[in-house]
Amino acid sequence: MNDSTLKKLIQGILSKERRSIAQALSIIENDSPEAATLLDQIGPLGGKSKIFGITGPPGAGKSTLINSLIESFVSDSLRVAILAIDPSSPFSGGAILGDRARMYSSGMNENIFIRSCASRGQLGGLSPRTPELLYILEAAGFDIIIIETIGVGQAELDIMKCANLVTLVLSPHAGDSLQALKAGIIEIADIFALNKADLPGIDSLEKDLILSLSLAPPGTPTPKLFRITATDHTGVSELKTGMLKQYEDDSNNNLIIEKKKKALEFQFEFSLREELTSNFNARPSLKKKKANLLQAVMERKKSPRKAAAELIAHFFKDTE
Ligand SMILES: Nc1nc2c(ncn2[C@@H]2O[C@H](COP(=O)(O)OP(=O)(O)O)[C@@H](O)[C@H]2O)c(=O)[nH]1
Ligand SMILES: [Mg+2]
Repeated sequence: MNDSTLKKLIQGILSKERRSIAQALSIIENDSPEAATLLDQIGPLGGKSKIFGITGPPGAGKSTLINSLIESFVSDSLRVAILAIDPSSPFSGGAILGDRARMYSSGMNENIFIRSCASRGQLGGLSPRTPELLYILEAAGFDIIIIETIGVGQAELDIMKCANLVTLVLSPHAGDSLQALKAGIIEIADIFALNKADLPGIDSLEKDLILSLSLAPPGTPTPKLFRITATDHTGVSELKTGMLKQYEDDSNNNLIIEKKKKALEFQFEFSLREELTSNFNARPSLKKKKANLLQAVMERKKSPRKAAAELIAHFFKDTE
């Protein structure tokens, strides 16, 4: 891609053209050569979107809720982007809500943009591309960006570090208990959405949750709880108001600015590790050295720590 094509693409993103936004996201996902320049040039345009993370166990009703939230946000004349980080999500999978979501995303409504992607990179950790997709969506000036992830793996939890406000969706369906949740997920939630309030188990779910929240260290802010039935929109409008109110309060306390800075710090540290690893793996001379050191470790001639330190020292000497 030459300079003028890239310039046009950026212009397209600025003009909120769906096709340009989609193309930019693909450039990132495919890690095309122009990705770094693109990110660099659009950076100053971003930083203004409200980024809402929605997480929770599979089947809790996240996609159903998001669908309901989309309608509500759009009727407030807000532009909304959804990054569904779960390829099995109905948004992409063509299940229950797929048709409706596709209708929105295919241009029936210019204010809705839906993209789904995988959360995991080759090594199973967070895909380095995911935060960068968010970076593009911010530059495209969406008022609201919703990230949907299942709250079961570390990679899925990590991406929530890029959100400004996290809503944890729980529901009382069989086999689901608070104990089964990924450690740390309760702690990152700002708001709890207790979904499927039409089902009998909702009272005991709420009781369990209140009990486990009461075990938090003193001084921890008490997150708000909302009972909702996402399938018929009951309580969703109150939840939405609660999310916006919390965002506003956090903005007034400078918390949002801090969170946005933290998110960028996280992305920077993350990219740094990625950059180091790929740089490292791209050097044949290091491969041989690594194999030799591994051999020494296996024969217990060197400790794993010493071997790692030697290899890293070698890497940096090589780099100078
Ligand atoms: N009874 C009931 N079922 C719901 C509710 N919300 C979602 N569901 C159902 O729960 C299932 C999983 O919903 P989905 O949104 O795909 O969950 P996700 O995996 O968290 O995204 C679907 O069959 C939904 O129709 C609700 O409020 N009440
Ligand atoms: Mg889903």
